[in-house]
Amino acid sequence: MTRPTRESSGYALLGAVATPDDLRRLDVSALPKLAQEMRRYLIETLARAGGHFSANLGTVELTLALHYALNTPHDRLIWDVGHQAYPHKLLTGRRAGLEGMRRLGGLAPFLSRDESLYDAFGAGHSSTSVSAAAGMAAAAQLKGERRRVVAVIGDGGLTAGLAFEALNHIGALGLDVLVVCNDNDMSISENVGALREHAARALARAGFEAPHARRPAPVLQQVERELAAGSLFESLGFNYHGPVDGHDCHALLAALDRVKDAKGPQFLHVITVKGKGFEPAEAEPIRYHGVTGFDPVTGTLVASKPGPPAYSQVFGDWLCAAAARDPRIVAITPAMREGSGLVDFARQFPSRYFDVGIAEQHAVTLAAGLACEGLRPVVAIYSTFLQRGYDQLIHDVALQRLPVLFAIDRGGLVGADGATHHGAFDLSFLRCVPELVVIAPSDALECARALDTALTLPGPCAVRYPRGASAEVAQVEGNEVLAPLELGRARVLRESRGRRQPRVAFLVFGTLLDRVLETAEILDASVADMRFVKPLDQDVIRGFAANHELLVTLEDNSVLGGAGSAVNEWLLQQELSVPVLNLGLPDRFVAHGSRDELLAQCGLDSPGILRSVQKRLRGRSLTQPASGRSLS
Ligand SMILES: Cc1ncc(C[n+]2csc(CCOP(=O)(O)OP(=O)(O)O)c2C)c(N)n1
Repeated sequence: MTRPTRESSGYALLGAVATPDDLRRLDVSALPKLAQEMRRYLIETLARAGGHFSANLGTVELTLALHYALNTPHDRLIWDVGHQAYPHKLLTGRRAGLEGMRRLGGLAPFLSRDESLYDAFGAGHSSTSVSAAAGMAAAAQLKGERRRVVAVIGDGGLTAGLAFEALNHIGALGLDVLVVCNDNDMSISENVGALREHAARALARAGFEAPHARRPAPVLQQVERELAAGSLFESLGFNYHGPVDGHDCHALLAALDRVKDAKGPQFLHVITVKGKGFEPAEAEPIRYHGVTGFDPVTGTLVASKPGPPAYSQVFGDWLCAAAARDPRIVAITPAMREGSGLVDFARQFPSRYFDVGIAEQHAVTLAAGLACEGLRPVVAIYSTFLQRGYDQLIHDVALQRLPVLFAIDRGGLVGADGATHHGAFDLSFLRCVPELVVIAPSDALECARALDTALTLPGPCAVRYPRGASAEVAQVEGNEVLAPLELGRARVLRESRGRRQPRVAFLVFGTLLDRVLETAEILDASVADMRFVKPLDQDVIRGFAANHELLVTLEDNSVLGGAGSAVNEWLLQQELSVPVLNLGLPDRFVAHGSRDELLAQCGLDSPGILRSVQKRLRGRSLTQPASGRSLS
C-alpha cells in the first residue's frame, strides 16, 4: 500500500515517463528539462516525507543518462547501497510511491528485487555492486547472453575492500563490466583514504580546488590523462574514462556511448555534487544526507522532538568523558561518524579518532593491532555493519583476548531503514564467541555503566544498544564515573507476590524492559533486567526457575540463537525443567516501518507481550516449579 501523493502540477515530462521505455522515446534535448522536474519532485516530496536526500539530488542526470543509454532491465543496472537510487525509482514506475517510501507497507528504503524488475540487485549495505556485476557478467558469458552489465558505485562505496576484491577479479577475468564511479568527494561525511587524496591532488594539479567545481572540456581531458596514467584502475585491468561532469546530460550520454559496448572492464569516472540544485544541501550535504522533513524553500530542517538523548549521543558523551580520563582510549568508525555519535570525539581528540572508510573488516583488525600495543580501542559500529567484521572479531580480537570494546549501535529493529539495517542478529552471533562479554543494557544510564564496565575488563566486550532515545532516566553528569556492573550480575526489578497463579518471570535482555514493566504488574510477574547475555546470571535464572511456572525471555534480537536460547541451553545443561517462552524477533526478515509499528507487528509491544504470555498460560499445562527436579 502506498500513500497518494500530493503532487503539484508542472511535471509534464516526468508525468509521461512511467518506464525507461517512455524515457528512451523522448528526444535527447528534453533530458535537461526532465532532470529539472525530477529534482523539483524530489525536493517537494522529500520535504514532506523525509528520507535520503542529498545523494539523490546528485544522481538525477546520471540516472537519466544511464536508463537512456542502456536497455534496462535487459541490461543490468546495479546501484550500490541504493540510498541514491530515488531518481531510478522515479523512472521505473515508482514515482507515486515515493511519498510512502520507508513507511510500513510502502516502497523499500533501498533497492529490492521483489519490488521492481529494474532493481537488478537488492542493496542497502554498501560496496556490493561491483561483485554482483561480476557475477552477472560471468553468468551472461556462460549462458551466451548479450547484455550490458553496469555497476554504479560512489567514491565512498569504493573505500571498501569488497569493491576492490571485485575490481581485481573482473580485471583478471577481463569481464565486460562497466563500473561507473559517482564521485562527489563525500561519503556520509567527508570521504577518506589515499585514493581520495590521489584524485583530489590530480584535480588540483589541473587547476581545481575541489572535484565539485564545474570544468571546461579541455581541462577535463588533462585531468583524465593525470588520473589514467598509471592509475590504480588501469593497473587493475580497467580502461579508465573521465572525469565527466555528472550534471551534464549530453556529456554523460557521449561518455556512455563511448564505453557501453566496449569490450573488457571499463571504469567511467563521473563527478557529481552531493545536494545538487538545492542550495542548503549543496552547502551542507552531511546534514541533508538523511532528513525527516524540511521547508522546501528555505531548507530549514524539521526539528527533532525534545526528549531524552539518543543512545548514540549517550555513547558519544560517555566516550568523550572516558577519553579525557584515559589517554589509551582511541575510537574507530567505519564511515559512520555522525550516526555513531562521534562528532564531538572527532573534534576533541582528532589524533585518537580513526575514520577508516566503509571498511568494517579493517576497522576491527585495526582495533586489534592498537590493542596489542596497549591502547583501549573502541569500535563504534552499527550492528548490521558489524556482520561484515565477524571473522575479524573472532580471529583477530577474541582469539587473542584483546581488550577491544565494540559499541554496537542500532541493535534490534531500526525502523524506516528496514531489513538491511535491522540489528537483528548480533546477540546470536556474538554470544557463541569465546572470551567475549556481551552486555545489552536496558536504558541510557545502564548503557553508560555497561561501557564503563567494559573498560575494566581484560578482554573484549560488546555493548549493544538500539537506535533512538532511551526511556527517561536520571542524567549522567559530565565526567561522572558510574559504578561498573558486576560481571554477569542481573538486577531483579520486581518479584512476584504470588497473587496470581501460575507465577511468571520475565528475563529481559536490553531495552524492551520498558515494555514489560506494565505487563508484569498485570500478571504480578517477576522481572529481571538480565544486563549480560554472556556471562549469564545463573543464580537469577536458577532462582526464577525454582519458584515460577513460566519463564519468559525477551529480546530485540532474532529469537533463533539469541539470549533466550542461551537461557534454554543453560536450563537444559542444568537439567532444570521449567516451561520457557522465548520472545524476540521472528525467523523472517522484518521490513520497514516505524520502530514502534514493527515491534507491534512482531508482538514485542506491551499488548503483544501480554497476549503471548496469556496464550501460553492458557494453552499449556504448566509444570511445578523446577526446584531440584531433573528432566530424567
Ligand atoms: C556496509 C555499509 N556501511 C555503511 C553504510 C552506511 N552508508 C550509507 S550511504 C554511505 C555513504 C556512501 O558514500 P558514497 O557511496 O560515496 O555515496 P554518496 O552518499 O556520497 O552519494 C554510507 C557510509 C552502508 N550502507 N553499508
